[in-house]
Amino acid sequence: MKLGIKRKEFIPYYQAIIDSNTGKTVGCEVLMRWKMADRMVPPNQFIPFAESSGLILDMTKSLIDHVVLDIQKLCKFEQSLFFSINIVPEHLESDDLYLLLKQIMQTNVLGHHRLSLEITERLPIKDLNAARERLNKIYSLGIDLKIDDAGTGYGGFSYILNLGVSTLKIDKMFVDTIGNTESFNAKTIDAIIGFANQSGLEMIAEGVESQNQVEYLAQRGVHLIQGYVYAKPEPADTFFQQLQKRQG
Ligand code: G
Ligand code: G
Ligand code: MN
Repeated sequence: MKLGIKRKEFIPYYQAIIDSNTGKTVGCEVLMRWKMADRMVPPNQFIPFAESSGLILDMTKSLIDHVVLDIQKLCKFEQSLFFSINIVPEHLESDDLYLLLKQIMQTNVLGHHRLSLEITERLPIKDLNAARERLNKIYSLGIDLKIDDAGTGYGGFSYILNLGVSTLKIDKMFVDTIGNTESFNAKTIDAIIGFANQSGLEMIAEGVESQNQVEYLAQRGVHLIQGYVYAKPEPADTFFQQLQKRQG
């Protein structure tokens, strides 16, 4: 895997996030792929090891560099988009990520687009106070934080509020149960949406696959949709081409 990092084999795919009110793309999630000679390795085959070994730190850095170049080269889009990068708690244990982001913001290479971060609830944050201090520095750059896999992990309501996140990403696990009234998760999704609304958090629903789900979510005020119903994760050239077309 170290060799793969050196050879720059970890590349970004992009999945559009679309406002169901307007059909317009508001941003995207950046999803890492390992490009080997003959195939694309999906993240579930390397992210767990990357995270547990600490290699994820270097991988995220080169991913961000790659995204910045893609935006400069390929993104001719007039509206401002956010590019959401996945981070892990370890990214908040040193100043490296902050310094990288600061440099990017200072050189103004993104034009009117912006970076955003998402942190998973799957992994615990050891020192919440220290993490919050780092985050405040990152927020001061104009970069916000979204909570990923919301409802599945270590989170909890006070945890989410303490981190100062802007957005809850509602996990596919809950979206999947829409329409199934027997399911426990069907009640959970309504509770998550209620909490987010009460707390003034934005929401993005993940893994949305049907128009039914889009409508259920819209009725509850969730308009930002990430899922196959609109778009799959795509390589840079396809993603940036599709952007123009989706605007119609
Ligand atoms: O497309 P999907 O198979 O892309 O992603 C599977 C999982 O891998 C998701 O849980 C996603 O959060 C994670 N993942 C994808 N890209 C990255 C990344 O750049 N960093 C981290 N830490 N996780 C990622
Ligand atoms: O970071 P996170 O765990 O949220 O990563 C999102 C994951 O969900 C990625 O693996 C992505 O490829 C996947 N995904 C996104 N939209 C859909 C969808 O509509 N259906 C399914 N099955 N997977 C999706
Ligand atoms: Mn994510």
